[in-house]
Amino acid sequence: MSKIALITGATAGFGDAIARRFVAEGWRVIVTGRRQERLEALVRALGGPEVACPLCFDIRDEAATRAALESLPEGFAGIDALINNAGLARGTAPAQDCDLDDWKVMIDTNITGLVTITRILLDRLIARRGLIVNLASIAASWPYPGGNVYGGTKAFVRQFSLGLRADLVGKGVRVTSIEPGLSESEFTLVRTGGDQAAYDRLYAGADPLQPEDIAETVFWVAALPGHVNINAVEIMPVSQSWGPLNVHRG
Ligand code: 8X3
Repeated sequence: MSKIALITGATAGFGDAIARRFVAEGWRVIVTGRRQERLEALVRALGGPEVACPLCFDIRDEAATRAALESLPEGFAGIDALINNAGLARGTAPAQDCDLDDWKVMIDTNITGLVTITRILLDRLIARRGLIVNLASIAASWPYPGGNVYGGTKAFVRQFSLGLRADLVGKGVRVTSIEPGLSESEFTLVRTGGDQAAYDRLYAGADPLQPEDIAETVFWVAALPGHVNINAVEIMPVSQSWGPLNVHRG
């Protein structure tokens, strides 16, 4: 029987590409997100209900997450890989100009939602000697202006991943933090509140990472032999690098 991956936030960007890559490699997938029509279209594109199962819920809602997972058909109940991709950024303003509600949405999604589904599925993953891949960001390690709470949530995701490794030693469960840099996806439209001009400016001439690059990396991690754990992968486009540290002179 083929292995099963549950991919959160699969209605666009990285999640969509990861689902397509895993199915192309013979896995079956559970694809989750908030947009039912997109999930259904994705399931059709992936080859139908034999290979893909849609689960529509808001990852910030624990009761909805539990109910959705309990509703999984028997054929999709044994999960070998949890790909925690759902996450978002809201805004690029300095902290002192940010909307507190935007911060809470990022914390609720990137941290609370991620740990909730991980905790709910942990026993099943241990039983299958499975894999957890968490989508963090280069912002976990490299602070930049306007990154504030977004970077903080991704630092949590990276450190939570490493902590899981520490706790799960001896259980045969692999855990990886994937930390992408500049990537072209709907993520940026969400971050800028739908500002297409800002989206175009960000990517102009930059040759950013594409969702398929991240899918390739996630699948590489999954396909390695069971005794090999990739702890973390930081990945940038060649065009992206570090700037000098900032010194303000009064
Ligand atoms: C977002 C990537 O480069 O904007 O996770 O921090 S970057």
